[in-house]
Amino acid sequence: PRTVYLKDYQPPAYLVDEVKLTFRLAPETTRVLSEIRFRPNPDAASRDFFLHGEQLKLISASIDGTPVEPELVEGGLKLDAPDAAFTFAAEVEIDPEHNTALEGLYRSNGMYCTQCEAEGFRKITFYPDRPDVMAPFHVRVESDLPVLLSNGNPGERGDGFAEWHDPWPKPAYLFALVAGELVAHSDRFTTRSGREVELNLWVREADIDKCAFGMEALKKSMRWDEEVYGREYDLDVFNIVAVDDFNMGAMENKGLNIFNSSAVLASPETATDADFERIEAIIAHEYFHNWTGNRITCRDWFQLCLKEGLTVFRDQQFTGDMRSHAVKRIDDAMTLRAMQFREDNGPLAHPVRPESFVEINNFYTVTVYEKGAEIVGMLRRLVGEEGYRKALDLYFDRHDGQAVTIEDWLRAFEDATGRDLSQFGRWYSQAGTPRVHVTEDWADGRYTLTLRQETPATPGQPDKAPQVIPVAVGLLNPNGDEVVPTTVLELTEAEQSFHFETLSARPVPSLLRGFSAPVILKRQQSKEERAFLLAHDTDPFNKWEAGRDLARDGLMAMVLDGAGPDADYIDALGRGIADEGLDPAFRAQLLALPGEDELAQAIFETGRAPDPTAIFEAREALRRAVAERLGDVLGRLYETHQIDGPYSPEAEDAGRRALTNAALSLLSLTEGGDRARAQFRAADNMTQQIAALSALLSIEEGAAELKAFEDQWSHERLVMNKWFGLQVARATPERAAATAEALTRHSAFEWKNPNRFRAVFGALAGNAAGFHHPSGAGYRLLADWLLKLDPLNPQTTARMTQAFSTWKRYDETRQGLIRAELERIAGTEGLSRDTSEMVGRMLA
Ligand code: BAL
Ligand code: ZN
Repeated sequence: PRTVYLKDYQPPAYLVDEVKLTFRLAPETTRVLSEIRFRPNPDAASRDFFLHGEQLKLISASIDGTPVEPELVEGGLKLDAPDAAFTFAAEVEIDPEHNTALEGLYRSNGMYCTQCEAEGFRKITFYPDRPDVMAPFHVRVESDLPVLLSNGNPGERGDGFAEWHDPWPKPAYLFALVAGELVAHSDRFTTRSGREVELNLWVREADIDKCAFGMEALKKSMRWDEEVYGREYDLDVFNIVAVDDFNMGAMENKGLNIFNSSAVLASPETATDADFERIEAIIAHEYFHNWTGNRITCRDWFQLCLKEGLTVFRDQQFTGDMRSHAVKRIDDAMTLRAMQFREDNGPLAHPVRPESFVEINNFYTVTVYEKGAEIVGMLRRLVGEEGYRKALDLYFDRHDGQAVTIEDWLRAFEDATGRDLSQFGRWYSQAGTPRVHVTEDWADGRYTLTLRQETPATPGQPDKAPQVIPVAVGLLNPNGDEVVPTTVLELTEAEQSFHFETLSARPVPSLLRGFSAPVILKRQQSKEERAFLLAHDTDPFNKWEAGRDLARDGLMAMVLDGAGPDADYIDALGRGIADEGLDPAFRAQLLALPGEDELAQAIFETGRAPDPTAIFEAREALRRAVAERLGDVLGRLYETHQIDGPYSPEAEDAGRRALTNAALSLLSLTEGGDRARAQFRAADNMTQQIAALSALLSIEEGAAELKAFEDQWSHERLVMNKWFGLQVARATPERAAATAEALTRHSAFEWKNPNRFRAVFGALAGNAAGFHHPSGAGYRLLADWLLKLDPLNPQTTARMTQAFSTWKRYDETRQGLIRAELERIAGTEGLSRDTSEMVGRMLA
């Protein structure tokens, strides 16, 4: 397979002024008629006319009405084209029914839908399928199905057809079409300049009761983008469609967002608080793309972080505004560390703006998205809130309607703020997580912090240059009072010292407040100092972080030195969770122990091979010790934070449930399952029901409830995904692979549905001790199923190979077992380009 390089970028030979498409829908023989108005690109070096096209049957083609016979080549067609404007027309036939890859036009439960990002449009018709070719689209859909949708504003509609016009020039990856028997949950929104927008959430009839929350989230997002970024919606209608078979979470097609049903449908009975929060964030994310991604798009796919990093940052800000900034920051940091640091530390590490790829679908990663968002957050911190707003205003003014690059993005900041960002730009080009080593000095009232940065080698990048790292710092005096409020130190050199004068006592530093940069701090810190920060830090992130550090240190000592649970940590935790001045959601976060994967990486970094079984056992032992020592306070929290009255997914109630359910999970370890069984029986919402079931399964008491849950929810696909996943997630290490295997034989295991496949195998990969059980059964089972899925759905398969990415951390036996599976996958004939690239990188 061909590798594509950023350095080889060439402007398109021809630009497109207008696209007209007609779809005659039929399950196996859809006809697509196109008329595309081309003109030579004055900025292009070549006049080679090439259109992308894959899996298309060409019926006919013409130029300005004269039939032509294009040369069909790998990946598309070639033609001798005029050196002046002309219309290329074509008719092709495609087969949505057998499109199991879920890219291009496909069928899901009898409805037609599309997914074109990144390169799916070329499976619909011949076209310059690259983001720097933008054009207005006219679309006519012909079908007997009642609902026929495409991008933009509705046009003429009649018996068996509907027309749509999207006036905003867009790249083909934002094209969308939906046709099906759908019903709408509708509403309206008036933009601040008075545009009346019709809002529709299209679903199957059975799901109409799960739309209200998504619609409210959409309206909040529209208002928020006006208020915070000054961005208004720009069409007369905004449609969202829920689809069951979907590779990703959702897609920001212009005026016609298509959502994985799991990312939009919610009712109190079927969705958890976490689902509600995720749905609110994804609705916002896709909506925010209308400006950051659609009106201003990427020049090429190497610039993916330009739209994704910025849009994730925007959805994080939105969630913070809707809920709690402190809680959201902790959640985001946990995700970043669990997933992006893991990626950055392994064979799949790549820069936020990669320099090459074989299959772009493999680069929709936590690095591009979440680290991309961290970079935007650092920029904002460095230039300040006002500078950020000025820079964004300039970016929108300057680049509206264009396909641009990271250089353009940074230039907007430089021009708006006068700041030189050339060194900062390294965040986009250097892979790897910087380590910041901290040393301190105290003499004559002067406190000195010395920070030294180093970034480990990553694939293809042995040496790293210093980056610009904003380190937010506050200082506390020994009484716990803040003597220096949060100050941002800019670390730009390999090593730098920062002085704080005229202090009356040696301070306790609170470093990297708010997780001000995606780095790993390396600092010797006593247990006492950590407990002090947990008690006194005014920065909520670092208050939480101090507890987390204590927990991690204690767990490491248990795993590596055979120590017992640390009573001092448990007592400090007890004081934290009992503090009624703290938000319940924050106290629930305090109760969450570091994950098994995080501990495995921490142990690996000490030069030892982590033992997943020992890590699992240490965590269980610590949980039990917490439950024993803090039983009274946990019981009290459980009782006093119950909610009377009807369920609301709002943050305050969700926080109380998070706290009581964290308490329940611990209490069950010492009390047994009665409390959880009672909660299960009484639950009128999914959050309470599934938390109770989870607590029961953790103590191997939930068989009856598991069956009751299945009986109650067998008709709800999204709820059944939870049922499948939870059993694997809560299985003991010995039983995890066997549980997953048994579930693959369940009649409801629809393995071609990405959500269902991920429910089982994502849970298996996430059950660290189970997946890494020394028998190798988890590895074998996953590899078997990835090989089965790959011919049908390469994108989901390739993504799930990441379960193996940490393989070099482990002992020789496990490494040998994983290598054998990776080699078995790599050696399989006909393996997709997607999966082949991923396993190739992991084996390199
Ligand atoms: N653009 C792909 C889905 C998303 O990031 O919104
Ligand atoms: Zn996005």
